Amino acid sequence: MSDNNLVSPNSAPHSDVEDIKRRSNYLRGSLVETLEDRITGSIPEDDNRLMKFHGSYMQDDRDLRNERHKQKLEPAYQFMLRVRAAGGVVTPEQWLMMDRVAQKYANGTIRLTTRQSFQLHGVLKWNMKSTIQEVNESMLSTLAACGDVNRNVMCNPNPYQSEIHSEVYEWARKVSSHLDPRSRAYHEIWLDGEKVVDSLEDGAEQEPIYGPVYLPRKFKIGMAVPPSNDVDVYSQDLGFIAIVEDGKLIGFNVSVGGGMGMTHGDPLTYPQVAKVIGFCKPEQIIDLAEKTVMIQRDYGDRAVRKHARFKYTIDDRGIDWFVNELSNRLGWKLEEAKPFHFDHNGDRYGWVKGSNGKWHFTLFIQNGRVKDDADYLLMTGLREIAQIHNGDFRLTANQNLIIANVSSHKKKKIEELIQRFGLTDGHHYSALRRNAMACVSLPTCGLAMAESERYLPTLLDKIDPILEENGLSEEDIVIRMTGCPNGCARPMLAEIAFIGKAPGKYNMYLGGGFSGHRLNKLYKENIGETEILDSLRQIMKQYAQEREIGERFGDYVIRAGYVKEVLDGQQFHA
Ligand code: SRM
Ligand code: SF4
Repeated sequence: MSDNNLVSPNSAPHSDVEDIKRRSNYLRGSLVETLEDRITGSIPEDDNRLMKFHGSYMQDDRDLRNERHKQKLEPAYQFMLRVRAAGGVVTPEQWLMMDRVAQKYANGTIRLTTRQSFQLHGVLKWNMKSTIQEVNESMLSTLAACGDVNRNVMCNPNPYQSEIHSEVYEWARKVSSHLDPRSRAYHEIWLDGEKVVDSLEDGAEQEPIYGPVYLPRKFKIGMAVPPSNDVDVYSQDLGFIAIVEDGKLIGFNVSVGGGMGMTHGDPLTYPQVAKVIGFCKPEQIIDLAEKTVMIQRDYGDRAVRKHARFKYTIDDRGIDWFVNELSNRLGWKLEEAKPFHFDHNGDRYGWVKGSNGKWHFTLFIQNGRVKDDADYLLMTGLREIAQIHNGDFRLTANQNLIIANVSSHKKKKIEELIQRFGLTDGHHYSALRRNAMACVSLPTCGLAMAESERYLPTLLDKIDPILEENGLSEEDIVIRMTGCPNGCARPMLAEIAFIGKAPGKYNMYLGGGFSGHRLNKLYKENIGETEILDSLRQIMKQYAQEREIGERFGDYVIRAGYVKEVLDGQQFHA
């Protein structure tokens, strides 16, 4: 650990991004001018850094990159826009708005993300303002969907335990809005809000939680309702685990220091599972979230962005240091953590009746991509449902969608539409596919090293017969793929994971915990499809023959000696 990690941000060396933030006058930069520049479809790098705080990344279509380069054209610049909704809950009107803007301004698809947000791809610079305005008119926002701030607050979306869920969800919304940036830049730039002349120099505009340079890195919060760990609470910088006694929410266990991202070949970077540090009452969580964010603001590494996540702040200084610092800032201490139990981190598909008497249908959405194909009109089907639905929609942390709070008299009509469009709860797929996630990756993600969303379904087509041969088609096994080691589909927590290394090549990991509690471990490096299938053929056969009753695949591969158990991220590369 370098000394730089232990000094306050004001005296430590800064990365270039810190300087960009500091100069930006609370996220304004020169965005107004560069968005108006009609000569190029791009914006300069400094503004692109700031654009993230406004919920967008500049990208180019990587499928077209070489051809455009040959033709001496500038890359096909376009923008990804992320729209966040705490806990992934949106109204039918908001769904219809997303559908409309996707057709009008983006590539005609909607991407449901692993953090219960929406993403649009392919928005051109000239259309960004209209898109963001329409999103805001429907009371959703792109502010802080990306950038060095608190991101979309995740929350278990399954309303079957209706009262507990809605209470936890309300807390998620409160935490989320409390941690929103307060800068008026977003309103000025996108919504033609009145220009606030106050600048950094006169200090009249303040970010009371973040300050003028915001956080050293992104920050993530998730709220789980046991027994479901669908939000993968151990992957979050800050997690809240609902504790229910006698049918009442009595508070939350608090977990800190999780995160997935790493760099291939750099052992100083690693995924980490969060540690549970205690229990607090519901009304204490806003204060606790605020103080935790401020500790990371003050002690996170601002020199090396790869080392700037909260997990490193905690691992470098120790969990006791953090708990002590937190208690000092709060002026109160956490109680001892309460017992809880997770039994899965996936979604429960199909119809379920909630304790409020309303119905909820969890729809399987392959890798979160909502679009119309010739033989599957998913987007049209959901549009027709949204037009008659008077409950809500819930984006799950597994990239699926719940048509939620359907009244008994609407259920028949919605069921008819589900049937007419053949919308699936995934029952005719293998359990492996129902438990699969893949990140976006190519062609839009600038960091992708290999395919993911476009490839995992094909790979699963080839794994399915292996499962069938071994009688494992209905065995729930969590499989995840990403195009690079940033971990956007939280692959390091999966029982089987493929992390992109180069085109067509993946590192294969095994041994994550079925309920998202344990990291996996590298099994084979830089392998292609043939070797992936050969490996799985052998392991699945043995698993089918040798597993003990109820033994999960991730537990089996450790017992059988394929990989070592990883109990702490610092052993991930060991
Ligand atoms: Fe992610 C960067 C997509 C969830 C860790 N992520 C990116 C970017 C923006 C690429 C970039 O920086 O240029 C990707 C955009 C691709 C595209 O074309 O759309 C991207 N991340 C996604 C989404 C859409 C994946 C998905 O398939 O759903 C998820 C959007 C979440 C949201 O709605 O807010 C997404 N990203 C995650 C998660 C999972 C989570 O948060 O639960 C992680 C791992 C958890 C964590 O943060 O530790 C994750 N994304 C990263 C990282 C690595 C961060 C790190 O600590 O090193 C990057 C790269 C970075 O930040 O430098 C990244
Ligand atoms: Fe892109 Fe890598 Fe995230 Fe996949 S994991 S979306 S390839 S940054």
